[in-house]
Order: sequence, then C-alpha cells, then structure tokens
Amino acid sequence: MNDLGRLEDLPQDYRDELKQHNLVPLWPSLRAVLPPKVPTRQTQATMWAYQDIKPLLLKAGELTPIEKAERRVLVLANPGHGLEKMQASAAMYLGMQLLLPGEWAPSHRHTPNAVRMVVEGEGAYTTVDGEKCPMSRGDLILTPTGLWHEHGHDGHAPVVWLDVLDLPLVYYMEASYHINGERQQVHTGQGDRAYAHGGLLPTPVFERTARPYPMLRYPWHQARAALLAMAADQPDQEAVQLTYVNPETGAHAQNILGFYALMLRPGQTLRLPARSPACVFHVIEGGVDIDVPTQPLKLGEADTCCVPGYTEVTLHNTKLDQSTFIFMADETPLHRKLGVYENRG
Ligand code: GTQ
Repeated sequence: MNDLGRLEDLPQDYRDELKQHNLVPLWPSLRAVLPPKVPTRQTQATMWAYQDIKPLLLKAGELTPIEKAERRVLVLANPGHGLEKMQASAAMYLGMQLLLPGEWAPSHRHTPNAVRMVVEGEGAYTTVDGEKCPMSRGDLILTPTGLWHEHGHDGHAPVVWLDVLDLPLVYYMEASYHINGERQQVHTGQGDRAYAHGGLLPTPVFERTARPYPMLRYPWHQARAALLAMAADQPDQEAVQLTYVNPETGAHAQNILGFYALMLRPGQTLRLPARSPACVFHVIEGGVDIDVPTQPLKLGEADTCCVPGYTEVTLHNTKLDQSTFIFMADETPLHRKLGVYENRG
C-alpha cells in the first residue's frame, strides 16, 4: 500500500486558505475513514456485572427521587466510545432502570425505539400505546418509535430492567426528540394474548386497522417454552435460537435493532460467525463464558456485555447440569436495510 500525503506536507498558507473556505483535503484522512478490509471500531468488548450495578442503582433510588429523574437509569457506557457518549455500540444504548414500589415514570414518547428486558422484581408494568404490559423476569416489552409509554409499580420490592434503545443512531441522525404526555387510558386487549400461538393470526372480519406494532410484550415463559421445545425436537441442532418478530409480518419486531433468545445446552460451546453488526448479550438464566479476540468475558445471571461487529464470538455454557438462556440484541435490521450486512463465516 503506497503512503498517502500528510496534512503536514502541505504549505501552511494553503491549509489556512482551505480552512477559511470550510474545505478539507481527503488524502491525509482517506485511510482512516476507509481502512483496509476491516472497519475501525470504537466499540470495545465490555461487560457489566449486575452485582456491580445493582447497589449503585439502589443508591440512586435513595439519592434521586423519581420526580427528579423521570427515568432512573444508569447507562451502560462503552469506554471505547467515551463514557459521556452513553453508547454501548455505534447504534445501541443500554441502561439499567430502577422503579421502586409506588413510583411512576410519567408518560412520554420519542423517536428512538426502546425495548425493556426485565431483570428483577415483580409488580411493575409499562403502559405502551394504551396497553398495560406487566413485567416479569425475562419478559421483553417493546416501546417502538412514537408510541406513548409510562412505567408504574404496584408491587413491594424494587424492579430493575435493561433498556435497549437505538438512541445513538437516532441522535447521530439529528432525529432524536421526546414529547411529554398525560397519563394514558388503558384499553382492553393484549397483543401477547392475541398472538400467543405461533401460526395462528387473529383475523377481524369487518375491520382491519393495521397496527405496525401488533405485539408489544413477549412473555419470557413463552419464549423459554419455545426454546425448550425446539431443543427437544431437534437434539442435534447446534444453535437453539429464536428471533422476536412482528407476528403479522414475520419481520424483526423493530426497525433498527434485532432481538433474540438463545439457549445453550448444558456444557455446550457455540461459535458465532463474525458478522458486521455489534451484539449485546444478557444472561437470563445460567452462565456463559464469551470468548472474543481481546479478552474473555465471564457472565453470570443478569450480567450484560457488548461485542463489536466483525468479531467472531464463542459462547460456552459454564453450567454442566442446566441450560443457559441468553437475550441478545444487535444491529442486524439496520445493517440489512442499509445494505452493509455481512456474515464472514
Ligand atoms: O424508560 O422511557 O433508558 O425514555 C432512556 C430513555 C429509558 C424510558 C431509557 C427513556 C427511557
């Protein structure tokens, strides 16, 4: 590869003149923006242990009343991007949110899409677009772009969940904003009941108001049962994985980020190919060692990590007597829509 000219090679008066006209020479930066063969990634393989987060989150519950926070969240920030950027990867934001009994996080809507993966506690709920979604460990609840959402808690112990948003991308696009609203009227009907049985679609005879997000809550007991049934049905299948989809279209549940549940059989080792999107792993049940080229990550229950794109990942279920269940989020829908998705095998 031939060396390209440097900025310092240019006469100062020429550089000054370029600057005056808001012009920049490409060649000194060409290799930086178009590196050879593999992209430069600021995203570092990073792990956040729940046992580190939880006491600090509970402390935030003492230090900051919900009225002063609206959303009481500690952001899982990737040091590779700089903590102040509050991003886990190029397109993904992760936060651990605490809601205490009796608290209410008021209704708002915003352009970024969000999901919640419930980590701990019972009795909280999120109302999304008028649908009250109870929260239990492992449930996935969508709050897609533009839909009103608010969180309440009728239980007796702290509830914690993991927020996954495409905020860094939408912010980068200069398209991120929110609107505050009134407490929502809850209506009857729950998407997770209507669409509870695979292959069977509710079919109104008279009227069909197409809803872009027909299913807002994916109960963990259903996802877990589906994984166990798949594993039992195909004992030789290497990867027991399912994707959270829109049951009307079969497409990814949301437009930008993809969400999956993965089951590792007892003691199983699973190699995931190097793919262009960055990926987040969160352990719902069990434990997993995650090998990436930089360092091994050891995840126990409720731990979370992020791995950059274009990286081969090997998962090893550390439990020899039980399956491990993992929630994954990645940037696949985004990469596919933009035509930059790659699977390098
Ligand atoms: O619960 O609505 O972690 O608006 C960041 C922004 C959670 C939420 C976050 C949000 C929310």
